[in-house]
Amino acid sequence: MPEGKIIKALSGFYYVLSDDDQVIQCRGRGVFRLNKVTPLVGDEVVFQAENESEGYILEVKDRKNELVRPPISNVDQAILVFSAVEPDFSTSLLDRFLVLVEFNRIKPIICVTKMDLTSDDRKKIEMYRDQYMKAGYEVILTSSETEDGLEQLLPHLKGVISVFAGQSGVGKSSLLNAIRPDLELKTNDISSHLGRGKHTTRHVELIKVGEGLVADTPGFSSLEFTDIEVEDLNYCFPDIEKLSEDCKFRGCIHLKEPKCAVKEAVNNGELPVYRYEHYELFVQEIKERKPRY
Ligand SMILES: Nc1nc2c(ncn2[C@@H]2O[C@H](COP(=O)(O)OP(=O)(O)O)[C@@H](O)[C@H]2O)c(=O)[nH]1
Ligand SMILES: [Mg+2]
Ligand SMILES: [Zn+2]
Repeated sequence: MPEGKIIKALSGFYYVLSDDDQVIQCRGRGVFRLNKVTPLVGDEVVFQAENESEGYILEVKDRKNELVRPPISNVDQAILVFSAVEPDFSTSLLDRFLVLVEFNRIKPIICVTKMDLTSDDRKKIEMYRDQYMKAGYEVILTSSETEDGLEQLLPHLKGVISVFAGQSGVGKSSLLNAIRPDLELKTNDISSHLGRGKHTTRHVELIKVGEGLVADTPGFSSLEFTDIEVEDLNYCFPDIEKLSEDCKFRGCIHLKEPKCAVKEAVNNGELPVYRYEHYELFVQEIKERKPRY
């Protein structure tokens, strides 16, 4: 039986990109009945088809992960888009995105846009780049205006499903347009946010960008830590997790414990103060979170 990936779901049809690069319109009838799963964009499926408009999904393979908003599965990678200026680069927002992405076992790539608009502040951005790279992250400085950095980003898209995430106005659409001009995505699109009424059906679609697939709607629309526990934060900060191997106490959460390697690293300048402050802030936020019923 042929296999493929759902790249769009609309009006009861699933559009499956087959392994031999054709798009087949499928129904999901059999799947609903057999294993009670609702197919999602991103799902790896086994299907059967008479022709390219009459297929049936027979099986949905196990998912690696599943995002709720946008509804998409098997996301490999999140391109975290942050502008250097307009709006200014924010480490607290970046750390928040990083935690959400790490928690979902998705690989983050930090992409700083609008580098063409920097002057003296370029040094500061380069310092952040070096610090995040030291923490273990991939950081790419780009400009959609001059197309700088795009050639560094492209190889990362190859063969994987990516979502672009980041505040509105940072340049996500511009970046995608710069890579694939025929997309003609609307930029500076403030109205799209307001126009997103309750009754508008929003569907996600995976589009080919470079040699990979990218979700056409930004990922991680909610930045709340609803399911994350304090203990999870350690692995959501890989730099802190690495340091914590040398904490005296197992299960140290790096707040009041003595002989804490993380606090020592802050004191001797090895771990940026802001990383630790954001960690502390997120612990606080999780502790104060209202229980959900
Ligand atoms: N100078 C400059 N402006 C940019 C760049 N990227 C985006 N912009 C501008 O920033 C605004 C918001 O960009 P947009 O792509 O719509 O951001 P989105 O909301 O994240 O999709 C638009 O006016 C763009 O022209 C860039 O690299 N350089
Ligand atoms: Mg946009
Ligand atoms: Zn510790």
